[in-house]
Amino acid sequence: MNEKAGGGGIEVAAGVTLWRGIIAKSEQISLVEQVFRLAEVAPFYRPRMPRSDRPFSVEETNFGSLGWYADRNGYRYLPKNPYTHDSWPAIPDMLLLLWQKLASGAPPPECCLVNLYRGGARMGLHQDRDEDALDAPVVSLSLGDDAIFRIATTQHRAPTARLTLSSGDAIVFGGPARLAFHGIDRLVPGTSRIIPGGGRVNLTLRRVTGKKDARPGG
Ligand code: MD3
Ligand code: FE
Repeated sequence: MNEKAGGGGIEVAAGVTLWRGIIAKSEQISLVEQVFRLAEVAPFYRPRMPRSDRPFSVEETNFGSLGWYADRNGYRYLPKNPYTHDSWPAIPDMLLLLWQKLASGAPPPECCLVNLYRGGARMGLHQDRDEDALDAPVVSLSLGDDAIFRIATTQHRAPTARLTLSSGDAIVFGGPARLAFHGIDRLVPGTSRIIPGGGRVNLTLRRVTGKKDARPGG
């Protein structure tokens, strides 16, 4: 693990920078409040695997101009919430500021995917590749219980690093790590008390549209 010049971030693998405790506890609590308030407008749902139609163990919702959605017809980005038919709520300012700080000049995020982990929820090894903007990094913020995170390379699923992500930690994936396989093995229950009902919330910020199809205001 190398300390990255500029202070704060630690480069844990090529293209992967970890920022421990990037937001204070009071900001974490305020963000959790905002997430659950916005989830009254855009409630959590359980995505399903394409083809197999198996439900995810993680519940999800989205903020931003595009929401990531999965059902038996595939993975895609949707400008409207398929349950309410409304636009997704706006991305909270605190997260836009975090993106500005960590995404090194990339255009603003279009999607904030909200993952809610309770109990034994996990996320299998996968790549994030439904975006056209693969030149922009992905910025992810953890809130609530610790999670055992696993990252591999773009070619191989064998893990190159296992990390515990704690509440207030941000992790940035760019360049050679942008298409790396990654997943959440499990939570460490009871390590935080900031999520109502317990568990973990992960907020993943992504730029979706590439230069060719970016629309004004998007
Ligand atoms: C590595 N979420 O929503 S965040 C996801 O904690 C996702 O809920 C996990 O993977 C979670 O797609 C892991 C860390 C993360 C997010 C995006 C990545 C790691 C990544 C994109 C490329 C490489
Ligand atoms: Fe992912």
